[in-house]
Amino acid sequence: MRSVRFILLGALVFLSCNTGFPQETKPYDVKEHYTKQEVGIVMRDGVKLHTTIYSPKDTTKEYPILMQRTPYSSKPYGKDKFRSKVGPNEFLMKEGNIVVYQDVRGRWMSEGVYDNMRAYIPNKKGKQFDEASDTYDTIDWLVKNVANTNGRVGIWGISYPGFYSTYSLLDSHPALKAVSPQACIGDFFFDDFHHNGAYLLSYWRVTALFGHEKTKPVSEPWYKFTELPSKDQYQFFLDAGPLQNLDKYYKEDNVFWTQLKEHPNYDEFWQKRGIIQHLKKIKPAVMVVGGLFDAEDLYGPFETYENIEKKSDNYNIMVFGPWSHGDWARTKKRQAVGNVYFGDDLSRDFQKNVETTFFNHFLKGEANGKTGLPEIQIFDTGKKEWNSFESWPPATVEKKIFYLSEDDALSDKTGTGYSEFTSDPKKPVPYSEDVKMVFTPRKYMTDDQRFAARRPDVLVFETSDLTEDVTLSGEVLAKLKVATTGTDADWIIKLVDVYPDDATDTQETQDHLKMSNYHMMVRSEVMRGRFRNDFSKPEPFIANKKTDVNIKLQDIHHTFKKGHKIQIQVQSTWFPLIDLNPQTFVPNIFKADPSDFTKQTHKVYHDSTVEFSVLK
Ligand code: PG9
Repeated sequence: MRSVRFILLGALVFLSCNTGFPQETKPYDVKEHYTKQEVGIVMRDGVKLHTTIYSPKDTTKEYPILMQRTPYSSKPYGKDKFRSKVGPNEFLMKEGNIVVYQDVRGRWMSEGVYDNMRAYIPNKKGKQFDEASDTYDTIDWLVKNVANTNGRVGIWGISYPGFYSTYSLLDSHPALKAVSPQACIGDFFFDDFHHNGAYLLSYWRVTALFGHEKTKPVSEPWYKFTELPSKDQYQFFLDAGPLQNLDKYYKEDNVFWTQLKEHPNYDEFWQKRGIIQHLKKIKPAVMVVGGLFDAEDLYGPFETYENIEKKSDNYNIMVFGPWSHGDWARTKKRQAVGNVYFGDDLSRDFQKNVETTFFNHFLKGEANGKTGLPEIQIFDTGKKEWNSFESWPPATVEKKIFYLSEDDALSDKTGTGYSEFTSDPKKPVPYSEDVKMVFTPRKYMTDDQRFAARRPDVLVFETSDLTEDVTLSGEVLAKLKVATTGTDADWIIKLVDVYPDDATDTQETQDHLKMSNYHMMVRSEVMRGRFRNDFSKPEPFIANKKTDVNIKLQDIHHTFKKGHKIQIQVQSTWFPLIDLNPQTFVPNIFKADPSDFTKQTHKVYHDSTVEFSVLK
């Protein structure tokens, strides 16, 4: 009997090794390779911050500390509960690092009071604190108290944790050697909740996440999201009417909703919370990472890299891929944003060859800056290939001006007339064809724009079929000459890559679409017209007076290939990505009444221009 069993076992082993059965690679078990500690680190003002420390079980070596500070929880809590993965990526996890997660002040298991994008305090005295001092005090405790550290610390984070990463660079601790702010919030008036003063209504549901204060350390959510009756975001918010009608869902205890309503302009409340202004004389090495189709934080990473580059002489590089918010940290093989496929293994390759190289060089290696990584790595989202440059924008770009000209032409010749459209807040232009209810917007960044192009309240200007590839790299600046019969208006610009008829579908193509003639959104932006001259001082339009409205679109790196067209769309509603502009000037749109919302006729004159940076 025993021999039969032995033969069977042998057969099984043979089969599994030779018939190509997928070798069930056991998933990496953090608990098998790491120990876990949870400590309360006392800040200079006495507040205790909950900090979780994962240390490699192999104590024969020393390791750097890789830390993330987050408002989204360092859970799971409890010494026997482990995260399924630790650190920025699986390569750094598997090679062994001390990985630390901390609940920032006022969030989850940490004590203290939370403050959205807490303002930095230069030259702090005594017990004065901010996120820079909390980071400094945390690092100081860690390097003195955690076993097996090599004394070097790195910080990484995506989005809000990206903001705390950037913050760690201010008055940085001498042990902090490498920081990677990724999709890092720079300023809530230009990232996330607002774009150039327009409120992102598409963020409304997530306001609860940051609106409610908690009174003690908690391991379970102390806030709850409003369950809305509909899954049709466009209809729900259209039926809801003016923003003040949403107050019934958020009471006074939603501090953030109150702050949003009370500060509609770029006043001191928002200004002091912006972190870009403080980015000077930075010492740690920095790698800024962003996604060219990141719907949440595009302003932040570009401004963070560019301001550090201008005002510091530290090691500072930038990586921008064909990613939506946080894609680069995932392990999905096919990289696509919505209907547009960009290639395989783009995130994994970044994690393995760029992110791991960056941290290992400065935390385990020579730390002399010779990483072998380019200054700029950016993906050409038209050609679908990586490019590297020594500067951003590239030194070899030339400005080229196109006019929004007669006969709907995007032309190198100015026009003398104008195009006009009626903008009706009762029938706003949808920002997406998809019917869903989002927490934050994402997919629209590459969505097909044919549905909009075919509306009478969207102006379309386009080139003829390109006779050669045209690569646009860097800033896009729209200089509109407009007029309105009203006294306020939003102006939305969309840069679209019109595919040829023979473009082919991929597995990502939605069923109701064909990639033939696909109108791919490449970049888009809004300017709330009242802020056209000054974000802190809103001004009405004078009805029917030709007026300048300039709109800076976030940087791109996109080749419009031969046979494609470059298209610009102009519209005045973008719903419910952003809230509706009453189109009559009111002091605060968050408090506008239904009667303030009026249908108006807008003109775009044909001497309006869009200025591109063309890569030579
Ligand atoms: N920046 C993103 C965000 C901030 C606040 C609310 C919702 C989203 C993020 O941290 O993902």
